[in-house]
Amino acid sequence: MTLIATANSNRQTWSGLIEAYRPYLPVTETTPVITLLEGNTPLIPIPTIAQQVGRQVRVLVKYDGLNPTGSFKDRGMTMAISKAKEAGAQAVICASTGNTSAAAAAYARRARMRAFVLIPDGYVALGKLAQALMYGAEVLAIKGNFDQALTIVREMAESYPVTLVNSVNPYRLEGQKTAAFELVDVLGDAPDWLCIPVGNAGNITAYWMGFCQYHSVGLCERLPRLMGFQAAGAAPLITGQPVAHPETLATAIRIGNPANWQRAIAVQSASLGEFNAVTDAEILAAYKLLASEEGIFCEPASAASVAGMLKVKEQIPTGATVVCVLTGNGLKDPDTAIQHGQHSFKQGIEPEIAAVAKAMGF
Ligand code: AN7
Repeated sequence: MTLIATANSNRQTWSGLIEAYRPYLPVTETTPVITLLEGNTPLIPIPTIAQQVGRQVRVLVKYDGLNPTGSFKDRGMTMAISKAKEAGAQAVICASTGNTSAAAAAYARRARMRAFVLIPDGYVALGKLAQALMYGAEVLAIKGNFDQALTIVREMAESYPVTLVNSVNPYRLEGQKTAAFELVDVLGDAPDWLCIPVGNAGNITAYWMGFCQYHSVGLCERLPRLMGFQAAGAAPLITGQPVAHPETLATAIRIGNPANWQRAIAVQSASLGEFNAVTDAEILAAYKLLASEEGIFCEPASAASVAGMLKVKEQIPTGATVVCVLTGNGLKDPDTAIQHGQHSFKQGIEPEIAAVAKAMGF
């Protein structure tokens, strides 16, 4: 009993990323902190996948799918909603491929604000829609894609009393940059490479902000190369043109005209990084590999980081440390999982030992 009490009292408590990184964030003592204790997510080695790279390359995943609403969006939303609350906002609005809407809804409702979310009808993964509805968002499904929804909410925030919480809201990126801080805090320095899925390019911009800020105060020596990956059917940063009709099964990154396009290009050149496209088949292969070989279930868009890393693995320097960002939890998108994970799913078995043993191959 005594031992347990001691262990518990010694345990470090995590108070959310605003408290953890307060000196690096634009908050004051009077900012109301709206938090669900997001951040502090695990950095997990993926040794089996690293073997495919070889050459003593160390590969880890930053599993941001373990945030309170299951994606990295919580990092940005704790900041955006806290600042909106501080400014007296009573309602927020966003366009979303799903995860932003879930996070906006949860944090807005916790702050006693209304949350309006515009989603592309029929293209939001089931878990994300379930979340937005349960958290009490006012969900508006439009007969159009994400890019059209974003255009609408940007204009609405200018003429109606609603605060925009897409990643064009600067506080979103301020919150999201803390993921870079966490990487350095754990690794002791920045990784050599950061591989990351790219949709609106908010997250890649935020990581770069975080690394540069830590670098400027001497907390890391290295700055990583930022390697961004888009789905081949929604790859405007690779083709150099907006995509009018983006298509990919990774619906989170089904985005044809990234809101942070110019920033993304600036990050690419400053970090000596690259943008590359990965096909849906490559995304699915990485998605399955992570789950079946490493025990890590992420959503399809997140697997684009690992798919991309494997695609350009020949470029990784020997002995390098590579971090792949897993932006969202696999439970967000049960339909894709069930559709593509059926290879060993035997149904209709009689409830008898003999039948089960036979089905098991004994
Ligand atoms: C799992 O929720 O844009 O490049 O509306 O959900 O910062 O846009 C989601 C994006 C990667 C891309 N991985 O990040 C939205 C939305 C997952 C995502 C991205 C998203 P950005």
